[in-house]
Amino acid sequence: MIELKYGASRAEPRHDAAMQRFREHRVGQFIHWGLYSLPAGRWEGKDVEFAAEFLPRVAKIPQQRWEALANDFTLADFDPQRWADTAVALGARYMTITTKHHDGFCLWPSAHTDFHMGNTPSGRDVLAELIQAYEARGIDVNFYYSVLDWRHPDWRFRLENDADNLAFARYLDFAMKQLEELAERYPSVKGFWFDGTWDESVKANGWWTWEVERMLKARIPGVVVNSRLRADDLGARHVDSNGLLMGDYESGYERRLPEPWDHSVAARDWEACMTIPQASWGYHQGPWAQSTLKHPWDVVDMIAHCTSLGGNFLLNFGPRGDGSMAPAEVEIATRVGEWLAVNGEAIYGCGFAEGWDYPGWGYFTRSGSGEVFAVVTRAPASGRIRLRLPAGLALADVRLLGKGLLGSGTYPFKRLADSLYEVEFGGRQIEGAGPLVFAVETCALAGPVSAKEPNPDVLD
Ligand code: LM5
Repeated sequence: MIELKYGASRAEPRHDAAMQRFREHRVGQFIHWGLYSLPAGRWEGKDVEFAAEFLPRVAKIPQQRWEALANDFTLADFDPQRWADTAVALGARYMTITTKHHDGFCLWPSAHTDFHMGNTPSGRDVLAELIQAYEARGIDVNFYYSVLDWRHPDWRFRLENDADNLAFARYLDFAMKQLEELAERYPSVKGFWFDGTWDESVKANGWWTWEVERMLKARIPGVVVNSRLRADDLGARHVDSNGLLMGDYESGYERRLPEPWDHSVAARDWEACMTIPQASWGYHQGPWAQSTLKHPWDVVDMIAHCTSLGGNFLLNFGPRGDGSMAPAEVEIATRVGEWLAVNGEAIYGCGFAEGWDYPGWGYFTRSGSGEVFAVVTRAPASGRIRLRLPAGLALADVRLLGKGLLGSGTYPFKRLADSLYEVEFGGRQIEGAGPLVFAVETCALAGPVSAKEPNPDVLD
């Protein structure tokens, strides 16, 4: 054990009510909205084939011209209710919004800079409006905050001399003040999602990341903070030099998911975030992004994948510069949400199903009360799947959630060997219904007969 002042604050996951609530959400809505939403990946008539929020860097846009976009951020079509409607349609239980991205533009009227939404034509307090709209629908709101800041004169990527050290100390003070301000102005915020913490300058100031976590937790009881904020005394990120997770959940899965058979992931709380287009977080209008939008069933697959390993899935939306949601994203949210409305029993409040190996045709999840679900995201053309149960168990019942080709309710299965069964689901699923989900009920293989009679369709 290395002695650390700024390492992990605990060895085990949090078990308080606020953390339990976050853990059970499973599906969240990420929102990237800022000045980059206006050009939306196009500058001077040319599509820039890179993440839209990186446009000022990639297209080397002069600072003044970027800042002038604030005059066009009129919010002509911004209605927080419609954003919240989209979250409800998706079945999201929480939302995480960019309060400040790498370009330094702030969505709230910060006293510590002039570069904020309060100085745009509408002057609206969009964070307050969004919190009100989302919380009225029972959806928690979290704040994304980029520590990296391309605009602030005191930001440094590296600290090479005393002048850098002094400047960066001023920067950290500025960022701390902004975070204090966010906590004070919006005390119902449920969590913070930090980004842009990978540079040497931040890694050399692990104490500050520890101090931010402490400050937020002192001001907002129960607040949940991601691991990406944190660096320890030695500059180790996410996980400290003793191998313990810093912050409350692991947030390193960006546009990628853990391997579905890597059960070690389930030992920690974690969240993966994902774009709808292949690789842009801010709205990108060009075909480079719009021709790569994910299929709703691909999103469902990822949600089940994350749930099966005890993680949350944060699906990103890039509203447009006028404040409207992109229709294609609303459509995807709606399709995914329709599936969740039928099959959410296998997702919300569910997690890793100990003893159930990754089956290849999809995922197993388990509810808080111990019910096991088989989410069939890659249904075999044979119309059959094999269920390998944990040793010592027999199959008692297989019940389809919603409606499949063979109707709803109990499905036929046959025993192939001890704890190995085959379930007949009738071939490709009903058009438009998406992945099938079975609630799988088991009983002890030998010994006393279980409370439930074995399924009469067992053909052994
Ligand atoms: C690196 C290269 C191209 C795009 C993104 C990245 C690394 N990711 C980020 O800088 C930010 N994290 C995402 C959650 C999103 O905010 C992205 O801009």
